[in-house]
Amino acid sequence: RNGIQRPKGYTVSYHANPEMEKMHFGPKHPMKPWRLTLTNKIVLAYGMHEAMDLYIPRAATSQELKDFHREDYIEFLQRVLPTDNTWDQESGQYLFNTGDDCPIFDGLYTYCSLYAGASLDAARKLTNLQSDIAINWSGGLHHAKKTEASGFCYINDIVLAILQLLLYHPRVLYIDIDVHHGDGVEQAFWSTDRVMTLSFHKYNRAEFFPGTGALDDTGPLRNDSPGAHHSLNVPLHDGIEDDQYIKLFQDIVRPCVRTYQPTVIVLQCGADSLGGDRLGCFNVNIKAHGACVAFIKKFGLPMLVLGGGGYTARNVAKAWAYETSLCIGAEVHPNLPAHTPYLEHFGNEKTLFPKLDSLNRYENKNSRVYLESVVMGIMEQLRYLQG
Ligand code: ZLS
Ligand code: CA
Ligand code: ZN
Repeated sequence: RNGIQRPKGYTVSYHANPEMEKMHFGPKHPMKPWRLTLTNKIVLAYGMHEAMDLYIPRAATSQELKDFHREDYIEFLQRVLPTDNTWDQESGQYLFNTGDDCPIFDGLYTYCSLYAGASLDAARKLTNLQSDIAINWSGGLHHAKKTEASGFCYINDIVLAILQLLLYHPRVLYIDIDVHHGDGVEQAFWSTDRVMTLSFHKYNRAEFFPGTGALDDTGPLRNDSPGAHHSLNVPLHDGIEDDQYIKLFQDIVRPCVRTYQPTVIVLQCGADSLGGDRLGCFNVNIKAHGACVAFIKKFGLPMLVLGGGGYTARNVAKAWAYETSLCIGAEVHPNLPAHTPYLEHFGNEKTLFPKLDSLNRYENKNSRVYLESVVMGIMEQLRYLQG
């Protein structure tokens, strides 16, 4: 109907379980699973489903979650109720770092096992060669740790998916364009040289969550550990602009791929790096965010595409729908189809590419010289890998 055709020569799979979209973190919480409904509505309205294999993945089993997470933490998530008192007298803290950022809401365990199940399903479609690009917009929850929740993340679906990929792939490159540092994924693979992690993020140790991810931040590692120089960080200041972001992304990713020679790429597409995000502080537009996805795709490697943050729901949905179109290589009309459900939620902006209005702009604190020094810093670390 919209003239959207299957891509020639490769297969794209789309993994989405509508059950998790109904979940609520609580009235004031910025994380809204409902943004996934909005995303899927746009994807379907354009007819993009014609071009992909669609899967409604099953929930991950507790056994699968324990491939990364500690048993007592999973059992806690399984049995805890919103009415339970989770304050621990002994430590003076909430159990497993639950609390305001990571509340215990109704259906929490279902929510966790569904988004993790979708990432595992997507990873398996890549490893059994049924798919070349696998998409799970409900995943990408990069802060979760082995034994605790963190920053709206409970289960680290990315770590689980990468563990799955490592059964078949010698080297996995993980790239994270969420405005926050991908600390959980970085930490999980600190000690191995089979995963390279690369996160672009706003960095301010004292003021911006999670406070890690400086250029020279490589964890508690000794220089002779196999994982040394395999966690790369691109710390940025407020207000980075489209051209700068795209150039920086390409200037860093290109040498990473050339040096590391990954056999698969995992891309976390957190949409809180967009301008106008409720929590973010960059001036990146949807086209520039998408340019990162398009650039990765050009390497022609198998690719796992995940969501992540993103707190202005209408922009999240537009960005991820646009990025879906890039994955299938379809040209979509910039105006949202007139029959898109919930069109009223998009305000006056019935276009995929709303202009970032001047009220929402952050002053750009990233000088050309600063960004050049970041690229140099990354190149220096890559030199250690060429030996
Ligand atoms: O990367 O900054 C923090 C930690 C605090 C401040 C907030 N309070 C509640 C806890 C202590 C230092 N947390 C961040 C987490 C950001 C996670 C990003 C996830 C991801 O995008 C991947 C999905 C944070 N920023 C903003 C909030 N928390 C926040 C804002 C508003 C609220 C409402 C609900 C809860 C309490 C009031 C909350 C958190
Ligand atoms: Ca990031
Ligand atoms: Zn984020």
